[in-house]
Amino acid sequence: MGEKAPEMERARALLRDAHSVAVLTGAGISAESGIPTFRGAGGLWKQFRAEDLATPEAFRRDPRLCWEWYDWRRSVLSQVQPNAAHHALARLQRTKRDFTLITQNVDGLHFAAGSERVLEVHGSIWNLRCTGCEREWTDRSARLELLPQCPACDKLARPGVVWFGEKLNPNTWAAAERAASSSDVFLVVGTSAMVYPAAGLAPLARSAGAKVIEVNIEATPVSGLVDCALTGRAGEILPAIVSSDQEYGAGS
Ligand code: BJW
Ligand code: ZN
Repeated sequence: MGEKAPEMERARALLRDAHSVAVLTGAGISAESGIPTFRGAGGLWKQFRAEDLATPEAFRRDPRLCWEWYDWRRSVLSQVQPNAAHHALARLQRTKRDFTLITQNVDGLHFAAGSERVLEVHGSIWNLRCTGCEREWTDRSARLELLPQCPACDKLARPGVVWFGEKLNPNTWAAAERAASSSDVFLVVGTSAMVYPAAGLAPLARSAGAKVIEVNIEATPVSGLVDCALTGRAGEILPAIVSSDQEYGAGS
């Protein structure tokens, strides 16, 4: 641990003593599962930028290209496993009665690690939504028959994710804001903190009095406001700062 030890110890103590914990995760937490991030070195998704494909305009312009990208990502995701960081957060949830996990990720890996009630603020890649009747359903198959249609009205289906320029689900977002502003400790992991409104959650938590801990391999726009910045891989740092010795059982 070297020079990082005091910061790690501080983060560990903050988490241990917190009554209410909220966590925000981004693509960096899934990087060690083998999933490329959106931005930064190696952050290319099959030569495309999220900004060019993750928009309603891109889908309208070329639904097949857009679906091929999402279908390719589904096939990659169907072969990966949650990593030590996802598992550490699932363990942390079991030590706190007041715990909220907010993720920008659409990959479903927090659920795969055993986390419960995850707020997927950008939706899920495993969901499809009808462009006609708005019906939404889950399909976990690794590859879809393109282009997918709505079983109810035969109209074109789209990925059940939130694209640039689209509103987040208001209930999910309200729950995320509530959790951030009522937390004692807000932990932000593996996000470049560049995409709003999710990027505003750490400042919101901070201004409401939370201690903010950041885990990232590099500095981000929120690094300046955090109480504890831990530089390194989520899969190494999270297991080290989450103690598993106080999980509460069914009877406690
Ligand atoms: C590691 C690591 C390891 C690597 N360990 N760390 C205010 C100002 C300016 C613009 C806006 C604003 N408010 C809203 C906007 C517009 C826009 C926006 O934010 N644009 C910015 C780019 C400037 N926001 C929106 O459009 C949002 N909607 C909205 O605001 O609606 C309002 C509205 C009101 C009324 C009517 C209509 C609308 C929607 C945003 C949706 C984002 N969607 C995507 C795609 C999801 C589907 C899909 O996956 O295809 O979400 S884009 C993409 O970015 C994805 C991610 O969730 C999101 C965030 O990325 P993330 O997770 O931070 O990943 P990276 O790659 O950026 O960073 C990875 C990090 O990990 C790095 O820091 C690494 O260092 C680190 N890392 N390995 C730890 N091992
Ligand atoms: Zn329909």
